[in-house]
Amino acid sequence: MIKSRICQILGIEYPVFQGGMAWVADASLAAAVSNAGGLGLISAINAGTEAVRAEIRKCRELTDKPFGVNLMLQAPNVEEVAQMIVEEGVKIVTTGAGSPVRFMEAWKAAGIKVIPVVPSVALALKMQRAGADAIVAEGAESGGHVGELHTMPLIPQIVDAVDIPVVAAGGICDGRGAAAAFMLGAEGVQVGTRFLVATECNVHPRYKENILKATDISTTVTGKSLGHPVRSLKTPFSREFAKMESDPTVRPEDILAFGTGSLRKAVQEGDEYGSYMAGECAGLVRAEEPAKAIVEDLILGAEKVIREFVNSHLA
Ligand code: TUI
Repeated sequence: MIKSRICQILGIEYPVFQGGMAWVADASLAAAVSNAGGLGLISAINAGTEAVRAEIRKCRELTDKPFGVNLMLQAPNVEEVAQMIVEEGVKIVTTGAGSPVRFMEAWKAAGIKVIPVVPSVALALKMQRAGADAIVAEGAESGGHVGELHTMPLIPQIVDAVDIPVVAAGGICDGRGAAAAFMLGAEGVQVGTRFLVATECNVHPRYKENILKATDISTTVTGKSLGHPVRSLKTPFSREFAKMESDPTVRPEDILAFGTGSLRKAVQEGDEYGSYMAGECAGLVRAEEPAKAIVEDLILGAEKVIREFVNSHLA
Protein backbone atom coordinates (compact mmCIF):
# COMPACT_ATOMS: atom_id res chain seq x y z
CA MET A 1 0.00 0.00 0.00
CA ILE A 2 1.35 3.43 -0.95
CA LYS A 3 1.78 5.49 2.24
CA SER A 4 3.63 8.74 2.88
CA ARG A 5 4.18 11.50 5.45
CA ILE A 6 0.93 13.03 4.16
CA CYS A 7 -1.02 10.06 5.60
CA GLN A 8 0.69 10.47 9.00
CA ILE A 9 0.31 14.25 9.20
CA LEU A 10 -3.38 14.25 8.25
CA GLY A 11 -4.48 10.89 9.65
CA ILE A 12 -5.75 9.63 6.28
CA GLU A 13 -5.43 6.17 4.75
CA TYR A 14 -4.50 7.07 1.15
CA PRO A 15 -2.48 10.12 0.02
CA VAL A 16 -5.24 11.28 -2.34
CA PHE A 17 -6.75 14.79 -2.11
CA GLN A 18 -9.94 15.76 -3.89
CA GLY A 19 -9.43 19.24 -5.37
CA GLY A 20 -11.33 21.98 -3.55
CA MET A 21 -13.24 22.95 -6.69
CA ALA A 22 -15.11 26.25 -6.44
CA TRP A 23 -18.93 25.87 -6.43
CA VAL A 24 -18.48 22.09 -6.82
CA ALA A 25 -16.77 20.69 -3.74
CA ASP A 26 -19.56 20.38 -1.16
CA ALA A 27 -20.14 18.19 1.90
CA SER A 28 -21.52 15.34 -0.21
CA LEU A 29 -18.37 14.99 -2.34
CA ALA A 30 -15.90 15.78 0.45
CA ALA A 31 -17.45 13.25 2.86
CA ALA A 32 -17.51 10.56 0.15
CA VAL A 33 -13.79 11.05 -0.57
CA SER A 34 -12.90 11.12 3.14
CA ASN A 35 -14.99 8.01 3.82
CA ALA A 36 -13.04 6.32 1.02
CA GLY A 37 -9.77 7.03 2.87
CA GLY A 38 -8.65 10.11 0.93
CA LEU A 39 -8.88 13.76 1.89
CA GLY A 40 -12.18 15.39 0.98
CA LEU A 41 -12.19 19.17 0.68
CA ILE A 42 -15.09 21.60 0.85
CA SER A 43 -14.77 24.71 -1.29
CA ALA A 44 -15.27 27.96 0.57
CA ILE A 45 -16.48 29.59 -2.66
CA ASN A 46 -20.20 29.31 -2.94
CA ALA A 47 -23.23 31.09 -1.61
CA GLY A 48 -21.41 32.86 1.28
CA THR A 49 -19.74 32.25 4.63
CA GLU A 50 -22.80 30.83 6.40
CA ALA A 51 -23.46 28.41 3.55
CA VAL A 52 -19.89 27.12 3.90
CA ARG A 53 -20.36 26.78 7.67
CA ALA A 54 -23.46 24.68 6.97
CA GLU A 55 -21.48 22.45 4.56
CA ILE A 56 -18.78 21.91 7.21
CA ARG A 57 -21.42 20.85 9.75
CA LYS A 58 -23.12 18.59 7.21
CA CYS A 59 -19.78 16.98 6.34
CA ARG A 60 -19.23 16.16 10.04
CA GLU A 61 -22.54 14.32 10.01
CA LEU A 62 -21.58 12.38 6.89
CA THR A 63 -18.08 11.32 7.97
CA ASP A 64 -15.99 10.87 11.08
CA LYS A 65 -12.81 10.87 8.95
CA PRO A 66 -10.55 13.90 8.46
CA PHE A 67 -11.66 16.43 5.84
CA GLY A 68 -10.61 19.98 5.00
CA VAL A 69 -11.71 23.30 3.56
CA ASN A 70 -10.21 24.99 0.49
CA LEU A 71 -10.04 28.76 0.58
CA MET A 72 -9.74 30.69 -2.68
CA LEU A 73 -7.84 33.73 -1.49
CA GLN A 74 -9.32 36.15 -4.02
CA ALA A 75 -12.83 35.57 -2.65
CA PRO A 76 -14.46 38.76 -1.33
CA ASN A 77 -15.38 37.10 2.00
CA VAL A 78 -11.97 35.50 2.56
CA GLU A 79 -11.31 37.21 5.96
CA GLU A 80 -14.69 36.08 7.27
CA VAL A 81 -14.23 32.49 6.09
CA ALA A 82 -10.68 32.40 7.51
CA GLN A 83 -12.16 33.20 10.95
CA MET A 84 -15.21 30.95 10.57
CA ILE A 85 -13.13 27.83 9.91
CA VAL A 86 -11.33 28.43 13.23
CA GLU A 87 -14.70 28.77 15.01
CA GLU A 88 -15.90 25.55 13.40
CA GLY A 89 -12.82 23.61 14.50
CA VAL A 90 -11.75 22.71 10.95
CA LYS A 91 -8.44 20.86 11.16
CA ILE A 92 -7.11 21.01 7.58
CA VAL A 93 -7.04 23.99 5.20
CA THR A 94 -5.78 24.23 1.63
CA THR A 95 -5.55 27.59 -0.12
CA GLY A 96 -5.43 28.72 -3.74
CA ALA A 97 -4.91 31.75 -5.96
CA GLY A 98 -2.76 33.72 -3.51
CA SER A 99 -0.63 33.69 -0.39
CA PRO A 100 -2.25 32.70 2.94
CA VAL A 101 0.63 34.12 5.03
CA ARG A 102 -1.58 36.66 6.80
CA PHE A 103 -3.81 33.89 8.20
CA MET A 104 -1.04 31.48 9.09
CA GLU A 105 -0.47 32.55 12.72
CA ALA A 106 -4.15 32.30 13.70
CA TRP A 107 -4.62 29.00 11.88
CA LYS A 108 -1.49 27.41 13.36
CA ALA A 109 -2.53 28.61 16.85
CA ALA A 110 -5.86 26.82 16.28
CA GLY A 111 -4.01 23.60 15.43
CA ILE A 112 -4.98 23.72 11.77
CA LYS A 113 -2.77 21.93 9.23
CA VAL A 114 -2.17 24.46 6.46
CA ILE A 115 -1.49 23.23 2.93
CA PRO A 116 -1.21 26.04 0.35
CA VAL A 117 -1.51 25.30 -3.37
CA VAL A 118 1.44 26.83 -5.24
CA PRO A 119 2.49 27.08 -8.89
CA SER A 120 6.24 27.79 -8.43
CA VAL A 121 9.38 27.03 -6.42
CA ALA A 122 9.57 30.59 -5.02
CA LEU A 123 6.05 30.36 -3.59
CA ALA A 124 6.70 26.86 -2.24
CA LEU A 125 9.74 28.17 -0.33
CA LYS A 126 7.76 31.16 0.94
CA MET A 127 5.01 28.86 2.23
CA GLN A 128 7.53 26.54 3.93
CA ARG A 129 9.12 29.55 5.69
CA ALA A 130 5.67 30.73 6.77
CA GLY A 131 5.01 27.38 8.49
CA ALA A 132 3.02 25.37 5.94
CA ASP A 133 2.65 21.69 6.91
CA ALA A 134 2.78 20.52 3.29
CA ILE A 135 2.12 22.04 -0.11
CA VAL A 136 0.15 21.12 -3.18
CA ALA A 137 2.23 21.87 -6.29
CA GLU A 138 -0.21 22.47 -9.13
CA GLY A 139 0.77 22.31 -12.79
CA ALA A 140 -1.00 24.18 -15.57
CA GLU A 141 -2.67 20.98 -16.83
CA SER A 142 -5.20 21.50 -14.05
CA GLY A 143 -8.62 22.99 -14.46
CA GLY A 144 -9.54 26.43 -13.18
CA HIS A 145 -7.03 29.11 -12.28
CA VAL A 146 -3.62 28.01 -13.62
CA GLY A 147 0.01 29.00 -13.20
CA GLU A 148 2.64 28.84 -15.96
CA LEU A 149 4.64 25.68 -15.23
CA HIS A 150 3.45 22.18 -15.98
CA THR A 151 3.41 19.25 -13.58
CA MET A 152 6.32 17.22 -15.00
CA PRO A 153 9.04 19.87 -14.40
CA LEU A 154 7.25 21.64 -11.52
CA ILE A 155 7.01 18.73 -9.07
CA PRO A 156 10.67 17.64 -8.96
CA GLN A 157 11.88 21.25 -8.76
CA ILE A 158 9.63 21.91 -5.77
CA VAL A 159 10.49 18.53 -4.19
CA ASP A 160 14.20 19.44 -4.42
CA ALA A 161 13.60 22.89 -2.91
CA VAL A 162 11.50 22.10 0.20
CA ASP A 163 11.59 19.63 3.10
CA ILE A 164 7.83 19.49 3.73
CA PRO A 165 5.75 16.93 1.80
CA VAL A 166 4.65 17.86 -1.72
CA VAL A 167 1.30 16.77 -3.16
CA ALA A 168 1.19 16.84 -6.96
CA ALA A 169 -1.77 18.31 -8.84
CA GLY A 170 -2.52 19.02 -12.48
CA GLY A 171 -3.11 16.35 -15.11
CA ILE A 172 -3.45 13.41 -12.72
CA CYS A 173 -6.59 11.33 -13.03
CA ASP A 174 -5.68 7.65 -12.92
CA GLY A 175 -3.16 5.21 -11.47
CA ARG A 176 -0.62 5.94 -14.20
CA GLY A 177 -0.63 9.66 -13.48
CA ALA A 178 -0.47 9.04 -9.75
CA ALA A 179 2.45 6.63 -10.18
CA ALA A 180 4.28 9.21 -12.30
CA ALA A 181 3.72 11.86 -9.62
CA PHE A 182 5.14 9.54 -6.93
CA MET A 183 8.20 8.89 -9.14
CA LEU A 184 8.72 12.67 -9.37
CA GLY A 185 8.98 12.74 -5.57
CA ALA A 186 5.42 13.72 -4.67
CA GLU A 187 4.04 12.21 -1.46
CA GLY A 188 0.44 12.56 -2.54
CA VAL A 189 -1.78 13.48 -5.46
CA GLN A 190 -4.64 15.94 -5.78
CA VAL A 191 -7.31 15.19 -8.34
CA GLY A 192 -10.11 17.49 -9.43
CA THR A 193 -11.48 16.69 -12.88
CA ARG A 194 -12.15 13.00 -12.27
CA PHE A 195 -14.11 13.78 -9.10
CA LEU A 196 -16.40 16.06 -11.14
CA VAL A 197 -18.11 12.88 -12.36
CA ALA A 198 -18.20 11.13 -8.99
CA THR A 199 -21.66 9.83 -8.14
CA GLU A 200 -21.62 11.99 -5.02
CA CYS A 201 -20.67 15.14 -6.96
CA ASN A 202 -23.68 17.44 -7.29
CA VAL A 203 -22.78 19.35 -10.46
CA HIS A 204 -25.47 19.68 -13.14
CA PRO A 205 -25.78 16.47 -15.25
CA ARG A 206 -24.67 18.46 -18.33
CA TYR A 207 -21.35 19.27 -16.58
CA LYS A 208 -20.75 15.53 -16.11
CA GLU A 209 -21.79 14.79 -19.72
CA ASN A 210 -19.39 17.43 -21.02
CA ILE A 211 -16.49 15.91 -19.06
CA LEU A 212 -17.38 12.38 -20.19
CA LYS A 213 -17.46 13.34 -23.87
CA ALA A 214 -14.24 15.43 -23.70
CA THR A 215 -11.21 14.40 -25.76
CA ASP A 216 -7.52 15.26 -25.44
CA ILE A 217 -8.01 18.65 -27.10
CA SER A 218 -11.20 19.69 -25.33
CA THR A 219 -9.77 22.25 -22.89
CA THR A 220 -8.46 25.75 -23.47
CA VAL A 221 -7.01 28.57 -21.37
CA THR A 222 -8.74 31.93 -21.41
CA GLY A 223 -8.26 35.04 -19.28
CA LYS A 224 -4.51 35.55 -19.86
CA SER A 225 -5.14 39.14 -20.98
CA LEU A 226 -6.83 39.80 -17.62
CA GLY A 227 -4.01 38.23 -15.60
CA HIS A 228 -6.34 35.36 -14.54
CA PRO A 229 -5.68 32.40 -16.83
CA VAL A 230 -8.37 29.76 -16.40
CA ARG A 231 -8.55 26.31 -18.01
CA SER A 232 -12.01 25.15 -19.01
CA LEU A 233 -13.76 23.06 -21.64
CA LYS A 234 -14.11 24.59 -25.10
CA THR A 235 -17.73 25.79 -25.27
CA PRO A 236 -19.63 28.62 -26.94
CA PHE A 237 -18.78 30.62 -23.79
CA SER A 238 -15.02 30.02 -23.98
CA ARG A 239 -14.96 30.79 -27.73
CA GLU A 240 -16.80 34.06 -27.17
CA PHE A 241 -14.49 34.90 -24.26
CA ALA A 242 -11.40 34.25 -26.41
CA LYS A 243 -12.86 36.36 -29.23
CA MET A 244 -13.39 39.28 -26.85
CA GLU A 245 -9.83 38.92 -25.54
CA SER A 246 -8.34 39.07 -29.03
CA ASP A 247 -10.40 42.13 -30.03
CA PRO A 248 -8.50 45.30 -29.08
CA THR A 249 -11.72 47.35 -29.13
CA VAL A 250 -13.23 45.32 -26.25
CA ARG A 251 -12.46 46.77 -22.81
CA PRO A 252 -11.05 44.42 -20.11
CA GLU A 253 -13.88 45.35 -17.73
CA ASP A 254 -16.43 44.16 -20.31
CA ILE A 255 -14.59 40.84 -20.67
CA LEU A 256 -14.52 40.51 -16.89
CA ALA A 257 -18.25 41.26 -16.70
CA PHE A 258 -18.92 38.62 -19.39
CA GLY A 259 -17.12 36.02 -17.25
CA THR A 260 -18.70 36.93 -13.93
CA GLY A 261 -20.91 34.17 -12.56
CA SER A 262 -20.06 31.82 -15.43
CA LEU A 263 -18.70 28.98 -13.25
CA ARG A 264 -21.83 28.97 -11.09
CA LYS A 265 -23.98 28.90 -14.26
CA ALA A 266 -22.17 25.79 -15.51
CA VAL A 267 -22.21 23.99 -12.15
CA GLN A 268 -25.81 24.71 -11.19
CA GLU A 269 -27.62 25.25 -14.47
CA GLY A 270 -25.57 23.38 -17.09
CA ASP A 271 -25.80 26.56 -19.18
CA GLU A 272 -23.79 26.55 -22.44
CA TYR A 273 -22.76 30.10 -21.53
CA GLY A 274 -21.21 28.73 -18.36
CA SER A 275 -17.52 28.13 -17.64
CA TYR A 276 -16.91 24.36 -17.43
CA MET A 277 -13.59 24.43 -15.60
CA ALA A 278 -11.74 21.15 -16.22
CA GLY A 279 -8.20 19.85 -16.53
CA GLU A 280 -6.41 18.50 -19.59
CA CYS A 281 -7.06 14.95 -18.40
CA ALA A 282 -10.82 15.32 -18.97
CA GLY A 283 -10.32 13.12 -22.06
CA LEU A 284 -9.25 10.26 -19.76
CA VAL A 285 -12.39 10.41 -17.64
CA ARG A 286 -14.72 7.71 -18.91
CA ALA A 287 -17.46 6.95 -16.39
CA GLU A 288 -19.45 8.24 -13.50
CA GLU A 289 -18.39 6.21 -10.46
CA PRO A 290 -18.58 6.43 -6.66
CA ALA A 291 -15.76 8.47 -5.10
CA LYS A 292 -14.55 5.30 -3.37
CA ALA A 293 -13.94 3.60 -6.74
CA ILE A 294 -12.00 6.66 -7.95
CA VAL A 295 -9.80 6.86 -4.82
CA GLU A 296 -9.07 3.12 -4.99
CA ASP A 297 -8.36 3.21 -8.73
CA LEU A 298 -5.84 6.02 -8.19
CA ILE A 299 -3.92 4.25 -5.43
CA LEU A 300 -4.31 0.60 -6.40
CA GLY A 301 -3.80 1.58 -10.04
CA ALA A 302 -0.55 3.37 -9.16
CA GLU A 303 0.68 0.32 -7.24
CA LYS A 304 -0.21 -1.95 -10.14
CA VAL A 305 1.67 0.04 -12.79
CA ILE A 306 4.72 0.44 -10.54
CA ARG A 307 4.78 -3.34 -9.81
CA GLU A 308 4.28 -4.22 -13.47
CA PHE A 309 7.06 -1.87 -14.52
CA VAL A 310 9.50 -3.27 -11.98
CA ASN A 311 8.61 -6.86 -12.88
CA SER A 312 8.82 -6.46 -16.63
CA HIS A 313 11.55 -3.86 -17.04
CA LEU A 314 13.77 -4.09 -13.98
CA ALA A 315 13.83 -7.83 -13.41
O1 TUI B 1 -6.90 28.25 -7.08
C1 TUI B 1 -6.74 27.41 -7.93
N1 TUI B 1 -7.65 27.14 -8.89
C2 TUI B 1 -8.84 27.76 -9.00
S1 TUI B 1 -9.46 28.94 -7.99
C3 TUI B 1 -10.84 29.03 -8.90
S2 TUI B 1 -12.12 30.12 -8.51
C4 TUI B 1 -12.22 31.12 -9.83
N2 TUI B 1 -13.43 31.49 -10.15
C5 TUI B 1 -13.61 32.29 -11.19
C6 TUI B 1 -12.55 32.73 -11.95
C7 TUI B 1 -11.30 32.37 -11.60
C8 TUI B 1 -11.12 31.52 -10.54
C9 TUI B 1 -10.79 28.16 -9.93
N3 TUI B 1 -9.68 27.45 -9.95
N4 TUI B 1 -5.64 26.63 -7.95
C10 TUI B 1 -4.61 26.80 -7.00
C11 TUI B 1 -3.59 27.71 -7.52
N5 TUI B 1 -3.11 28.67 -6.81
N6 TUI B 1 -3.01 27.67 -8.71
C12 TUI B 1 -2.11 28.72 -8.73
C13 TUI B 1 -2.19 29.34 -7.51
C14 TUI B 1 -1.48 30.45 -6.97
C15 TUI B 1 -1.23 31.58 -7.72
C16 TUI B 1 -0.57 32.66 -7.13
C17 TUI B 1 -1.08 30.39 -5.65
C18 TUI B 1 -0.42 31.44 -5.08
C19 TUI B 1 -0.18 32.58 -5.81
O2 TUI B 1 0.44 33.56 -5.16
C20 TUI B 1 0.62 34.83 -5.69
C21 TUI B 1 0.96 35.73 -4.52
O3 TUI B 1 0.06 36.33 -4.00
O4 TUI B 1 2.14 35.72 -4.11
